[in-house]
Amino acid sequence: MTRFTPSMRKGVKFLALLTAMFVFAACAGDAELDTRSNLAGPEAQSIESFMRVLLWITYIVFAFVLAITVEAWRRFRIKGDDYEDDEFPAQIDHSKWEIVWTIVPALILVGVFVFTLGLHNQLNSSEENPISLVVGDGANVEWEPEIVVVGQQWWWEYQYHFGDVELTAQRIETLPDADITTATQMVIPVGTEIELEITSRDVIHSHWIPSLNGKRDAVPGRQSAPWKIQADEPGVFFGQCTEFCGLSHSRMRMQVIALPMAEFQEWVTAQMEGVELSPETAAYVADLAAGGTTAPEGTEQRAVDTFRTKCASCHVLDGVTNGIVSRPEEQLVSGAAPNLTHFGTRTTFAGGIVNVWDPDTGDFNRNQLGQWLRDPSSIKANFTEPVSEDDARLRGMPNLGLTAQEVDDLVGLLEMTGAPPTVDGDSEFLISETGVE
Ligand code: HEC
Ligand SMILES: [Cu+2]
Repeated sequence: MTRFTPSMRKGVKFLALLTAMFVFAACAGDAELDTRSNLAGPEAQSIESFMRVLLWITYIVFAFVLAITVEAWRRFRIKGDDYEDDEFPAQIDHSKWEIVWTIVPALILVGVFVFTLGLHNQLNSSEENPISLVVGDGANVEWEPEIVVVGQQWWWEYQYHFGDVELTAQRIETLPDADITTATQMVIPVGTEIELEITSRDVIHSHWIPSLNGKRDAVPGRQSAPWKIQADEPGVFFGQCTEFCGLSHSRMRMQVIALPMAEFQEWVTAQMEGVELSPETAAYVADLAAGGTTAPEGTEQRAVDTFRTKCASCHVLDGVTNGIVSRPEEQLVSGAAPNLTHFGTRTTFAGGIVNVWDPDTGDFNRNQLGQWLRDPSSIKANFTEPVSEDDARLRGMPNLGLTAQEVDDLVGLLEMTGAPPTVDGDSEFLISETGVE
């Protein structure tokens, strides 16, 4: 009888643990990015139904092949080891069987192919389904729900265009300014098919919200064929960039927030306005925008002044950066930085890895925002060295060497940019469901 040595026993234990690890890793039912549960829309559900049929086909083929292997072994095995080579005659006279085992797998593959084509067609088609929205000064528009999705190192931008703009054929560089621009957070109305126009400003990324649909690459200079998502219930659905795109690829997350139609309308209304400043500061901004040189008075105006001189070259903040044309393309490889006008209405920043609102207290997360402004690379790796000798542009948010006072002022200014969206009048759910570790 064989006896196990201690090292063999260790080896067996290790293998058992490794197997258990893989088995249980596949079982995390509440994982944010689980592709087979948490399905929240028709597209993700069709992919799942297709997967189920495909898996059953593979189970049956696997069981069948295993069965005939075992049967062949049972029937033709030779006991002992005294055998002659001629006991293994060449198998050349089974052409009927050969035809069968060529045609049957081919038929299975053709079947899978036809179903795959059908599913692809379904996922890539879109329906006209305009919804009525009030935008701007009470103007009513019929909005064909379409959102431009722009990947860049290392965050996602979402643009909403309510005017009569042909999005599909246009490159991102040629699109007019959007009516609403957000970062990291896409807000959609519940039960409505939303068409996504996915593209990139720098390298290839891939947009993926597993609860709502499969992946779609974001390729610079191109817009995807319509790709769509639909959420059947209000909620938060997480996603992650799934095409390796450089240093902070793993920190390029995003979320979709699905709101009931009335709350979506409220969100739209709020997003169309600039930041609300005190009347004195608003007058101060108007003066600066007209070329005035008044000195700032008080904290709020000092913050506005700092933002206009140190941040406005990359970031837009409507109501504060008035009269300044941001030129991020001169400093950033991607040519864009997040629009900060409604920073406070989001639940996460820096590619979904930091909370804007403290999930325990519900307070504005001054600490980590301050840290981000003092030293962004302590929160998220970025690449601040120039691209090459003759290209000085950067990737990510640079360290601007701000003073403690400037950081404090700017945090205060960003805190004025809004409150998080609510579901059924409650924002607690949203600010605790951010997926930030
Ligand atoms: C050289 C361009 C540049 C300048 C100047 C700059 N930023 Fe940024 N900022 C970025 C980029 C790029 C990001 C996105 C980084 C990421 O998530 O990887 C960013 C991200 C941010 C974010 C997080 C936004 C979000 O939704 O994820 C805040 C807040 C921010 N910057 C504030 C500021 C402030 C305040 C200043 C001025 C003191 C400033 N930035 C100056 C490029 C810049
Ligand atoms: Cu990416």
